Amino acid sequence: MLEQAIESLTAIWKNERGLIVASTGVAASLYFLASKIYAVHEQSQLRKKWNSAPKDVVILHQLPRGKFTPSISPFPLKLETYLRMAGIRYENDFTEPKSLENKTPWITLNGEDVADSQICLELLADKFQKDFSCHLSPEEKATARAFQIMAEDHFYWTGVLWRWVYTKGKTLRQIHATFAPPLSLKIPLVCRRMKSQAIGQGLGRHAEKDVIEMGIKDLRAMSHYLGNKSYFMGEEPTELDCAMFGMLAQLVWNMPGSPFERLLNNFD
Ligand SMILES: N[C@@H](CCC(=O)N[C@@H](CS)C(=O)NCC(=O)O)C(=O)O
Repeated sequence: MLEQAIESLTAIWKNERGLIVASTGVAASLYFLASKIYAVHEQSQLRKKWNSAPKDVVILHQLPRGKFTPSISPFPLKLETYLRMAGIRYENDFTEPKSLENKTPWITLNGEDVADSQICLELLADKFQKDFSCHLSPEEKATARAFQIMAEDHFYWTGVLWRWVYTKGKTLRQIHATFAPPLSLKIPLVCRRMKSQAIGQGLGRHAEKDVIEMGIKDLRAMSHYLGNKSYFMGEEPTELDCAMFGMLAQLVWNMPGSPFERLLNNFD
């Protein structure tokens, strides 16, 4: 008798639990579906807005503003500097900072999307006839390219490692204009992603002191080449200065307490 009662009670309990699990599952699926539909709707509204921008007005998609610089990332700052230098009309979009390639910045121009600061810059220079390097000799252009690559594809990673790996994103609180959730909650995730990218790139495999030393050597090379000139390639600014400004602004304003910042005050 007792056994039977326990069995039927267990069955009821099992059913109830099954019901609870099933209804929670349905609710979660509905929530997921609704948020997907909302995201698709939002996306299509944004797309309409970008596509209806006036002709030849660039939509610059980038991260929200920094506290001390317009961007805490060198690449959007480079591109925005170029747009201003060239006097090209543009509007910022801070809602969708990342391109399909999952990197910032990217642009929309007359309904076309283009990613990568350098590809955007070269396209704009061509379209709007704003090539600030056209007076350079082929040898000077080669030098400018070498410095750009050193800054963006070598020095940049030493900064990434310092900001995201050695100091675990702690400086974000100081340099971001609006540091709050969900951004603040994502920091550990970004740290992991940046670490794995730096390992893939190669610099992330070295000891911290060697990486810092490599970064310092890059900075010394930049400093010696700049010398007493007003700009990297002479007395007139070129596209290289946009890239260098984007990068060097990070260590002047956005890397408080870094060995690179310290070096700025003690350059030989
Ligand atoms: N070569 C690209 C580099 C862009 C890039 O690395 N952007 C970084 C910003 S610091 C980014 O979006 N990182 C986020 C990530 O990789 O998740 C360009 O010039 O635009």
